[in-house]
Amino acid sequence: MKRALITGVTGQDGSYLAELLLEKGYKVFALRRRTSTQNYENVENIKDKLQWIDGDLTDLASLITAVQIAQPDEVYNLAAQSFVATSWPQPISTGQITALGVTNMLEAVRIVKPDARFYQASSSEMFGKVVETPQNEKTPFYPRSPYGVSKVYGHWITVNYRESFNMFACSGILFNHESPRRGLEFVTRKVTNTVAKIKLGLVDELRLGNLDARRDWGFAGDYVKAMWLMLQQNTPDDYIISTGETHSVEELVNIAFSYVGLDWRNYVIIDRNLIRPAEVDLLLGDCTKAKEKLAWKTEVSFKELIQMMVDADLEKLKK
Ligand code: NAP
Ligand code: G4F
Repeated sequence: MKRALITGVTGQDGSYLAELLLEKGYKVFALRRRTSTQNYENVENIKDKLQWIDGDLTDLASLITAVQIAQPDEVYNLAAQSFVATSWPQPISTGQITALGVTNMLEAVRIVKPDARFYQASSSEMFGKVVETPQNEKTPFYPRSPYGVSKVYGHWITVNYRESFNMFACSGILFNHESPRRGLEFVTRKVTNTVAKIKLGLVDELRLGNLDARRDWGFAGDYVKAMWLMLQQNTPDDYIISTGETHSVEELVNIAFSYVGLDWRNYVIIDRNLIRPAEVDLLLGDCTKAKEKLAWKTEVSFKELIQMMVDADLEKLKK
């Protein structure tokens, strides 16, 4: 039985990845941090099948203990302060978790179980003010937020541990991926949840920021398969994971409202407070390498994804 340690299990990706690894017969160890109220919403169905270990990405001692307990074959480092907008008002904690937290996790692996395979959750946000389109593994980074800067650090420290200590360390540069388990603050889920509320007569407006921003949005359930595939290869490497399509926030809004038979123009209000200090205008990934080397592909289209999220939000709210 293979053993995996996942950080960030209570988040969107961690929950899908844990399900995937349990299906594959892994013993799954899940790092959780102490919070005043525990939120297991994303992992309710598998909570009792996971081996929980208390720890925090900013506390190296707890990570060393976690690796000692789990003795993992594979480590998936998904934990992060992952909301870009919060990284401006909280740049230091974002750096401590999302940047230095990666070194803490790599150090714990290097000290306790250096032969474990390591996955780092890197991000298309590293491309920021993009210098070429589409973006591939060789595109230079130009981050636009404290979060993006932190992810660039996490990416390069992962590459550095691979090159310095010969560790099997991979960095997945994932473009935006969404699902019904997405946090309510991210734009897709904010839109689908509010559309469902409007449809049910619970609220009558949706306040948004920049409708022109474009993202390459895929389904999280497809993306965690790529994480696993990266760690099954003969050599460690870095991969872009994306759909190869880009859509604007306005298109997203239009699809969600149209799906429930409403015209978005009657409900959307532009709120200047939601415009970011520096924006990432356009993301579009070229995942040719992942398609060819990992035989990975997306299975859910953008429209299907948004409709799936609206359906899930309607169902949740009706309950
Ligand atoms: P998410 O839903 O925000 O989940 C983040 C997870 O990290 C949660 O389980 C959270 O625990 C945990 N966490 C935060 N701070 C921690 C700390 N100090 N110690 C231990 N755990 C901590 O994020 P996601 O969307 O699943 O994304 C997973 C990873 O991929 C993140 O690193 C994100 O930056 C990266 N990424 C995401 C996307 C995307 O589009 N989703 C794209 C590229 C990269 P709590 O439940 O206690 O808060
Ligand atoms: O959904 P978002 O908050 O995601 P963002 O900033 O692209 O970051 C996500 O994807 C990254 C990968 O590229 C991850 F690394 C990161 O962890 C996270 O998962 O915003 C998407 C776009 C932005 O351009 C934002 O300005 O939507 C625009 N937007 C417009 N109105 C809004 C809103 N975003 C949010 N969250 N809320 C709004 O009201």
